[in-house]
Amino acid sequence: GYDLWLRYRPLPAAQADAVASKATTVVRDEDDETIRLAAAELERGLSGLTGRRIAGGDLGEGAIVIGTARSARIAALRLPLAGLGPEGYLVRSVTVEGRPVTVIAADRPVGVLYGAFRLLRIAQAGQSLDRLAIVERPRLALRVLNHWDNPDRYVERGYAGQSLWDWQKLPGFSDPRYTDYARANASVGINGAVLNNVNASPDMLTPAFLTKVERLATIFRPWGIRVYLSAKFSAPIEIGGLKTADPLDPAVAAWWRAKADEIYARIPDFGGFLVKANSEGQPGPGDYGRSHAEGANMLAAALKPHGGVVMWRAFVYAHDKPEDRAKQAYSEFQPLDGKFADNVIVQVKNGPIDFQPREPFHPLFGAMPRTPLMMEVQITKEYLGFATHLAYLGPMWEEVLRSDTYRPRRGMTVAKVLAQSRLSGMAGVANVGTDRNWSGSQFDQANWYAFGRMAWNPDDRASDIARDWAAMTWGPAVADPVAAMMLQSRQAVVDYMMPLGLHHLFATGHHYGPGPWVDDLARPDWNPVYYHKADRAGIGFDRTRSGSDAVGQYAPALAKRWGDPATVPEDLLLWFHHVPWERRMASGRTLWEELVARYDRGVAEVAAMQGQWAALRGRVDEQRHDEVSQFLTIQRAEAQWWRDACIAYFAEVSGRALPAGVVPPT
Ligand code: GCW
Repeated sequence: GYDLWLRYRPLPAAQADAVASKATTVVRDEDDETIRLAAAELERGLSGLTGRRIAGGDLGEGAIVIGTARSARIAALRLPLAGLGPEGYLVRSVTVEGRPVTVIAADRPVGVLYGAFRLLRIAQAGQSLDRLAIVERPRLALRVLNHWDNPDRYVERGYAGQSLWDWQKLPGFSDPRYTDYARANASVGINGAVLNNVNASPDMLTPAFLTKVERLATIFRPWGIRVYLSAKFSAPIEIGGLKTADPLDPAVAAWWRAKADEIYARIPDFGGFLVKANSEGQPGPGDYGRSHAEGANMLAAALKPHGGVVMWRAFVYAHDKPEDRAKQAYSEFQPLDGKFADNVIVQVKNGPIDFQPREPFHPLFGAMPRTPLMMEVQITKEYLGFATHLAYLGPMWEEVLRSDTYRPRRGMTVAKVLAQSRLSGMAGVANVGTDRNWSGSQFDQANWYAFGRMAWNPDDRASDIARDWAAMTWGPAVADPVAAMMLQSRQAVVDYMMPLGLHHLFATGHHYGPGPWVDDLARPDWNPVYYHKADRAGIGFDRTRSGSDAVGQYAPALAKRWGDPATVPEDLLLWFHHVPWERRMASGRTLWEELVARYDRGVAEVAAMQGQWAALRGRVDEQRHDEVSQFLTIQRAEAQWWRDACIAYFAEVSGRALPAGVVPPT
């Protein structure tokens, strides 16, 4: 599993021959480091796929010619390179000096690298390299992994081993894995990495750590990746010796300016800061009676002369506020629209609670037209069964990205809100660590991959991405059945964990396994009973006008549709409504029967995946096949555990009889 989707194992003979005829040699005339990497990748990939030695050479029939307009050969083709932007590329079948060749060209070297990976993707899928006419540029500018990695290498919500960053051995030792990490990211267009946890240690900003960060930045740079750091808002006190971190105090602003200068002296292309402020106990401008905008703008001013950005998180909620947690981020941020400096981008989670298996899109999307917003998704599966459960997240992100915000008008999807922003981006909480397979499971690699693809093009289809990943990772011959399994997997998790709009039924703290009965935590908003509100009469969170009116934070057309139990999609029913157990559902069943049926369906879906996977035995290598089979066995048992626990609990609360087959937990 270490090779990820860049395995480059030999294709079947006919496909290998076809690829080889279009890839006789790799021609480059620029001596740029990134273009050298692109050439080396093509040689490595095409040699592996064809089983022949494909190397650098002279122009001949079937050559792959790569470069920017600084190459005389590329310039002579008069391609529209300037329109590709700093990261775009084109891949075209053309005739050069009378010979049919393929050209990979871009305005900047990193575009050439992205184009090389694109050509390889086509070859890996066993598709033809004939008559190529691809023009691509990323739709979002910041495509960033957020590592929740601590200086002691513990990864918060990480299920794939320790942090990749071996701080103790840095900067002296450059683990080759750093290069492999950067290469994998580049292959899917990821161009930034926030190296440390948003629950940030101030130590990361000390000179001792900055020399280490500088080393990583140097390794990542030729792959088009910038480093960013999570900044602890109170760092001026903790490592700066100041008495306050008040953003309006001139000494505080001066401290951050000096810190930014120090960082940029080492890392001229440093990306900027990510900040979690006044959330879950983190310090922030609110500690001094200042707004999020005042805090963000002070940091933005320090970064501005160097071209850096502040990614300021909107994930805020406080237990001492009576307001529904789902409403708090909107309440606090929406009034600040237009008040942020122009190098601030507000980072909003995909949904209003917290990376649940299914949430409606966050109401801030579309509601802050004068503020750039980026979307944060969680690649690591804190709430979807860690690394053991197979859940392909592409469909979840697609569902959010395609949601219509109706702001300012119909058709304005979340994807469009993101892409039309003057600073645009998507962040993914990384799922990688020191495990040999990087992600803790073979299939979780697909979520890393899909994140990159969707950040590049938020309109890309989850099904196409799954197919590409499956072809590259397991081989083109099994791509369809593997992708079919993946595509049903996230709905399966929703069904066996929390169907019909239920959310946050998780066991306390670790969030692995069911805990719908938990009602005794000190923070009421961490108790599952806060979210499902099940009682003898019914179940669900009334977020209509008669309840918290969270639905009122959406555009009127949506508020109307979602605010009525007759028109809200059943998948969101219990998110927005408290509904009687006897309510008739579309299926004709009562709500109670439907709930049980969904839990049953979830378990059955996992059993079906086991069957689909068993049918692939012998068609993929045994080692990875076995690992996936064992994980599916765990998932099957735990789907049953979720079903039994939740149904037994809800049966008791509602006073209903247990359906057949439920083993109540002891
Ligand atoms: O989902 C929650 C996690 C916390 C995390 C927080 C956040 C980094 O349980 O571990 O803290 O979200 O996104 O800030």
